[in-house]
Amino acid sequence: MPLRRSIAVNQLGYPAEAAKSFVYAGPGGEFEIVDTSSEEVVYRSTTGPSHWDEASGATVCRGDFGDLRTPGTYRVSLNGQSSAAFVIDSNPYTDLQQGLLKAFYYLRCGMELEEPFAGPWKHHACHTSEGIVYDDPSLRLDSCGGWHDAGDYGKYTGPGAKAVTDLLLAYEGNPGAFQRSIPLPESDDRMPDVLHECRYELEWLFKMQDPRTGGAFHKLTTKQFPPLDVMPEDDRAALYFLPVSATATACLAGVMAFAARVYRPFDDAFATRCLQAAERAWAWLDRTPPHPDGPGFKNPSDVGTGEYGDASDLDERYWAAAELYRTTGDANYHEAFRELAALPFAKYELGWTNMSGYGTIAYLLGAEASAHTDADLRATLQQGLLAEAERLALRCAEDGYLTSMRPEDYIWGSNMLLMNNAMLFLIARRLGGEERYRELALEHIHYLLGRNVLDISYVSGFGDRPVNHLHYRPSVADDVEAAVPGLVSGGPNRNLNDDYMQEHLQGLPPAQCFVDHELSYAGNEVTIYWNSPAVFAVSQFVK
Ligand code: G3I
Ligand code: 9MR
Ligand code: ZN
Repeated sequence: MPLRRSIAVNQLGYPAEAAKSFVYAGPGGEFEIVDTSSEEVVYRSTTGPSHWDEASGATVCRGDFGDLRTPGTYRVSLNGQSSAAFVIDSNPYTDLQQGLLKAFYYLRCGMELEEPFAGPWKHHACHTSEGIVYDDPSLRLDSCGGWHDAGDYGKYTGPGAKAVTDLLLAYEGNPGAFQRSIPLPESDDRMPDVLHECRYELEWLFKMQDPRTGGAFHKLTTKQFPPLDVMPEDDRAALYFLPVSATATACLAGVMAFAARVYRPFDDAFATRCLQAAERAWAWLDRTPPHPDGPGFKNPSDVGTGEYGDASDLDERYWAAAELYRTTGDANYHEAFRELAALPFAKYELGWTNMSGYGTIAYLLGAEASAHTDADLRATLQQGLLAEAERLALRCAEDGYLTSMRPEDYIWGSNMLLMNNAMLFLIARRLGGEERYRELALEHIHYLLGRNVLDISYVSGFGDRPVNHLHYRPSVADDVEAAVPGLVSGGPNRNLNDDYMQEHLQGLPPAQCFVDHELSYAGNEVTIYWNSPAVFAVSQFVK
């Protein structure tokens, strides 16, 4: 990998019509933009004022070159230094979007990844055995399919629901961006690949619904994480369906109700199955009291895989009610949603711990088509969403790298926060917010693709200095030098939650708490729900 440079750019490039800038960690001055094919200087200007940026721990300034719109490949030159080469293009992110989506194919469990689709990252079918129901080991159920969660091979209901939902929202928000085929084994000319890919996970999510009760098993994993150098097909420890949780059940209801709507025009029978699963999950919730303050799911003492504990299930229920209402128009779901909406929890979050934002989005987008929404509630939620976007926008104006990330936001999976915020800007724009929110979302994409203090692209295989030593078991175990491409790394984590970070990153500013090393699971792992908001954000900029 080339050495880190002080001039940070989006290493892929910039849309021709958009604002464009680089960030320089240093005192600034006159800069030039050089056309790399002719070595001619095509643009000259001066950077703006320098200021101290707390999150990145650097004095930074910005160089704007938005007026340069001629398609081509360029680099910035400043104080005798050069940036990575990047393009200016009318549609620069088509490959990136395809790659981020293809990552989900690579994360598939339970089928062989064949060479024509997987190339050098092919591998045999994995985790095909039945799972043991943890609280009734005499019961064994089909557990096959879905996506691995992350660098580990566990499969977790709530995180799976977030990932599918982001992808479905991405498709719904800009279907035109999903017309190109990846291709996938299921590709046809009837249904876009993004829906084939989501269906792979949804078919598995059906299996997470406890046939006895309609509740959703929290997760399906081995008791402990396998060693780091194990290919998925060699991970043969017994698989367990861990007990049902309310958060998982509500997530299953929410994502299935959403899917029923999206798939209806393509596959009526599948859409009906989705809706039935959602309604059955809701019936379980209806007869189970909510837990606003815990305990939520806890790993049994002999289980050490991801816990995804979540004290409150109110936000997941709120989301489920909104989706069921939007899909069915049934007044009972509306009433349930209104009751939950009156409770004092955040309503605009998009993480696996708080899924409320999806409920708000479903209600507001659904209101466009429904005559029966509560006008006051709708107005309150819309204003709240726009106020949230405005709060994030104010932070962007203060951040040296133009993102909404505060120093305290650089925690485990910080790139999810980054992309979630981009997503929130784009949804706010769609729901009546200002056009500049779209521009601010794009600044977040620039950060992800290299315009950050580490001059690193957090998407494997994309950009001049991409992450390549992910905490991702297949890429540690296979003998392919290049990591599986299109995976979003967790990103800087000021809490240094793993030994490798503890040893190597002490005392660094938040946005520098990252190392591209396979042992750093608290910084450089990957997950489906870090990729999915990136698919959302990027796809809204693809023509
Ligand atoms: O919610 C608090 C917030 O209030 C506080 O300000 C902040 C400051 O530290 O922390 C927040 O909690 C964080 C929590 O995630 C919720 O986002 C914790 O610090 C952080 O340590 C915790 O990390 C989670 C990690 O598991 C450990 O539990 C990650 O979000 C989550 O993505 C990760 O998930 C793992 C799975 O368990 C197993 N599979 C891989 C996956 C990715 O690493
Ligand atoms: O590899 C595991 C990773 O997928 C998880 O996200 C992470 C946090 O739960 O844990 C990793 O496993 C590590 C374990 O927690 C501690 N010992 C080292 C393991 C990594 O090899
Ligand atoms: Zn598997």
